[in-house]
Amino acid sequence: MGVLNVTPDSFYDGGRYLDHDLAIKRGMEMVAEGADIIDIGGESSRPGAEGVPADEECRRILPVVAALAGAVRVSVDTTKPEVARAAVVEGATLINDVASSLSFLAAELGVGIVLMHMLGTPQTMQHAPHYDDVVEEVTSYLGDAADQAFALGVEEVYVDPGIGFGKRLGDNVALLRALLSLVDHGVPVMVGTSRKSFLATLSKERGAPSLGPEERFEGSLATAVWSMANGAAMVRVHDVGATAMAAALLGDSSAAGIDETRLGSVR
Ligand code: HH2
Repeated sequence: MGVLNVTPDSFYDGGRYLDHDLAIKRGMEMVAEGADIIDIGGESSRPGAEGVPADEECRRILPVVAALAGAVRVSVDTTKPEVARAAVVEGATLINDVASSLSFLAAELGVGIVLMHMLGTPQTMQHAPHYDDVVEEVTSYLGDAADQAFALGVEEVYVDPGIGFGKRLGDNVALLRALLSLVDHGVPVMVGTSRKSFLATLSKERGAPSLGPEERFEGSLATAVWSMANGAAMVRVHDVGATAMAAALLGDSSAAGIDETRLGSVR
């Protein structure tokens, strides 16, 4: 899944694709690089981000959704039902729901949904987040959300541990390390680590300088590969070309003669 933010303030690509033509061009570029889905967002969910009214979010994304939906599967990254509905009318077939509150709408519209775990809201989520057992709490939250979605009649559901959404460095790392246990629940898992600040915190804790979003490529690719090797069905990334190549290598591991049982022991 390639990330396309039509916003002025997203933490990595903010301001680059506010112009609709540039956004469409970037979407097509990611398709050429190997993206299966383009995730289009018109409101940043970075910590402390200001909310955007629905009409402005629609103005930002709908022409881009309509243009790209003819060429690739489009997902809409929103928490607002009116925005998700309008995007589906324009051709989106997946709702990327970081607040896990739109299953009713996915059921009504007959589209898929990504259900993500977040502690609080983007405005509050990094104010001293705390878990007794982050893996257990996130896993059971996502299990309940997926059960609810299936009960409402949604046929295609992904769950996402919400890396960086109300989590400290240790929480993010614990969730990535335990990914297989989430995967084992049987609902396809999506992971988004791309360019996120925990990669900078990690390198700083190890004595290296803190890295800006531009300097987080290696960590993004490493964590995407880790996620795919640990069973993630989908990764949400800005760097599509490199990640698609890694996905192809992992996907072809049996064809390449790599012993799957040894891959298991590496896990
Ligand atoms: N992360 C971001 C946004 N949406 N959706 C899912 N399902 N999982 C994620 O990890 C996720 C997400 C944040 O990244 P980005 O879109 O690049 O930035 P911003 O929220 O600042 O627009």
